[in-house]
Amino acid sequence: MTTTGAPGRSGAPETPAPPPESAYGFPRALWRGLGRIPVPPPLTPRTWRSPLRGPWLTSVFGVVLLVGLPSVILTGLLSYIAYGPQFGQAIPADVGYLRLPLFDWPTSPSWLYRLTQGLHVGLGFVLVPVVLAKLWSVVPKLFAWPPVRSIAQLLERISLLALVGGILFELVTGIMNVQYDYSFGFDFYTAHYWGAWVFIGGFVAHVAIKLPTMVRSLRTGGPGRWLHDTVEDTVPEPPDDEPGHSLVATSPSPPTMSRRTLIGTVAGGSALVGVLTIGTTVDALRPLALLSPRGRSYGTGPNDFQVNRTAFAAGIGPGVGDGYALVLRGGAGGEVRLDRAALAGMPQHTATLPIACVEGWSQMRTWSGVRLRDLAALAGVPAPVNAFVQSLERAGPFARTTLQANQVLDPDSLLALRVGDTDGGPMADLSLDHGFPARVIVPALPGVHNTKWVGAIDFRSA
Ligand SMILES: Nc1nc2c(c(=O)[nH]1)N[C@H]1C(S)=C(S)[C@@H](COP(=O)(O)O)O[C@H]1N2
Ligand SMILES: [Mo]
Repeated sequence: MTTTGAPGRSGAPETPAPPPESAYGFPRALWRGLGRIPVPPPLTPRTWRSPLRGPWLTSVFGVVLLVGLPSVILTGLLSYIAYGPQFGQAIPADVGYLRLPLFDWPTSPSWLYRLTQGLHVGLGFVLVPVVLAKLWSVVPKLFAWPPVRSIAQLLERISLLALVGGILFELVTGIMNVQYDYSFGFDFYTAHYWGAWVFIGGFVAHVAIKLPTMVRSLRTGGPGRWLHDTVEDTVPEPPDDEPGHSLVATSPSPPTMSRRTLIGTVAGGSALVGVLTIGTTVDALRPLALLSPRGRSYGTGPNDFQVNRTAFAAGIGPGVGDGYALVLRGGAGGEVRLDRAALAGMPQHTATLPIACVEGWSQMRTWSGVRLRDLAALAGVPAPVNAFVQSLERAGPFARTTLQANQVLDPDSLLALRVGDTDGGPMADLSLDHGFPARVIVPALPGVHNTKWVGAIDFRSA
């Protein structure tokens, strides 16, 4: 192995030739003048010496992101819709002309939100190594000098700002939210929503501009072209057609690893993150969920599963059951009050349903309690247009929720009193942390709207 450059590139000039006139657009004098300014590293192309960089390598990471990121985007937007923007309870509430086409979030299949949100968070995590690898592969372009050579390129680079800034912002805020770290000081949901649109704009522009390059790079010689090289026969890709803005090193160092090793390392990183994350969605693999910020014990027996907001944090004391009476409103006959014994005396229904949090974790449980539609009928509103649920919790942001008609009327939608494991074992009263005396459980509803410590339900008719 030589130290003067990789085999096959030994003739590469130490200082790259100035780009030809034709490389500059209007106003030519400006861009060319910029290019003549002597610049220090990292702006000189010679700073970037890895012989692995090139359009093929970037395209390999690119194609993975092209397949993966649209799923993250789509499931994220679906989560916004699942929150019920029609009731003003999605955050941000007012999104102006970026209003999504709304539809009533279904209650079937009951694992719908568990799947979409598990994918959103899980895939977001798994793609982090690929995003970082792709950024590494294109970093010389970030520092290319002159920064632009035409107005078209200026626009392209602005779209890159949205793309790179957007994805980094979304990944960092998303991960911090899952870790309960709000040190950024602004509202997570609002920022993550607007950040998503900045990113989507950059992503769409980038795909439109780069898709042909990606396809061409992967086609030449077949997608596996550079995969079979050992370290010894790893040479730089042929220079691409963007003088000065090339991904291929102008003075490459000798290779220290093959492309196969690099891609394998990134894939291994993603696989490891995936293994450490999957347990937050798949119950049987829960012990693997080492990245979860939450401890893994929350109660005893059937009540031993994740708690997002404890009774203590919500200001709910152990005496909450004393003198408890659920208030039902909406009917012409006025309020109906039911203490817990009255609730337990009504027909009980059992359903096995997940709690699926927006933060990606979910867990199956068997719940029993009173059907929401039975409560609606009892209140005198058998066909409500929606229902407003209020917790006994005073101040929390999730102390209230509005449920759609289909969510009230689904036969598995419950005001749950008891909970059990999914193995058919004994059931127990809800613990204080899980919402005693009674909580909402609705199939496919985002976790956040399964209100705990329910104090009142208002069934609204048109
Ligand atoms: N009153 C009230 N209900 C609430 C919350 C809350 O903060 N207050 N948190 C919600 C969220 S974000 C989730 S994910 C689920 C979690 O339910 P669990 O703590 O029983 O697992 O409860 C929901 N119900
Ligand atoms: Mo949640």
